[in-house]
Amino acid sequence: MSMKVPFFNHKQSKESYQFPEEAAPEHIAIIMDGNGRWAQKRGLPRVAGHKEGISTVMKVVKAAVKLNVKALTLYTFSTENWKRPRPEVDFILKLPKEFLHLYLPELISNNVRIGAIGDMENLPAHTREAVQFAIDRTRNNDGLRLNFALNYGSRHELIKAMKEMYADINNEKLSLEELDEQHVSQYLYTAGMPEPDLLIRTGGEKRLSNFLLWQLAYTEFWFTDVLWPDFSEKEFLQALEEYRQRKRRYGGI
Ligand code: V0D
Repeated sequence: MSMKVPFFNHKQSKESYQFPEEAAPEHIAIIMDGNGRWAQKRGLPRVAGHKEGISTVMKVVKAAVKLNVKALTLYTFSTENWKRPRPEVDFILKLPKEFLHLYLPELISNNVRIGAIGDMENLPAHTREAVQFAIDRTRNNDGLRLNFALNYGSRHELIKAMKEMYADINNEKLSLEELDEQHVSQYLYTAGMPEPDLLIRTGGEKRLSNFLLWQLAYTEFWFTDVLWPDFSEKEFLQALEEYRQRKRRYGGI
């Protein structure tokens, strides 16, 4: 968080001192839930909701670019999603290609940089290749950082980190004595990224569902019953406004 005014200005009286306007959240994470239910409510197959959900992703990306958000991390496919019926899984795994076919040029013209977190190796080659192409193509962009969590599960990420830390301790790249929070963070998929300031979950559930357990330790949570395909800039702005008010409340103590 950057202060726009000096922290202590002795020329200013205590009474007239104003806190600097709180910055918008720099990093927002979103659990985009409610796609299947959105479709079922309309008598459509669940996959129609997932497909509808990709246009909402683009709407939110454009809103985030406009509002100068620095990073957006979207939970698109969890390690638990493999338990769904095979045809649904196959359909979902084609969505990155479909999304990028529709929107990659627009993302590029908006200076968006695409990234991915999760166990990419166990995704089908066509999914991995589509995402890798987009990562490579946007590597030099320095606008919004758009991270897709693909085949992501937080406990899996933590076990992977523990194994790597154990190996590095064994070959003396890391000492047990110096191991601290910063070190642990460096072994996660999100290494080098700031932690999310705000988590949004659509679709009515109020759970983390194995998303970013370590990284969300200090994050503000905002939930809505709105299903992801119905989520719009209106709700996005509502979440940001509530975030701003919460920050102002405890910033004022
Ligand atoms: C389904 C609603 C975009 C939530 C949105 C493979 C679930 C639509 C992507 C995407 C999914 C991923 C990587 C990338 C570009 C786009 C996506 C999946 C599901 C899981 F580089 N939407 N989307 N990926 N859904």
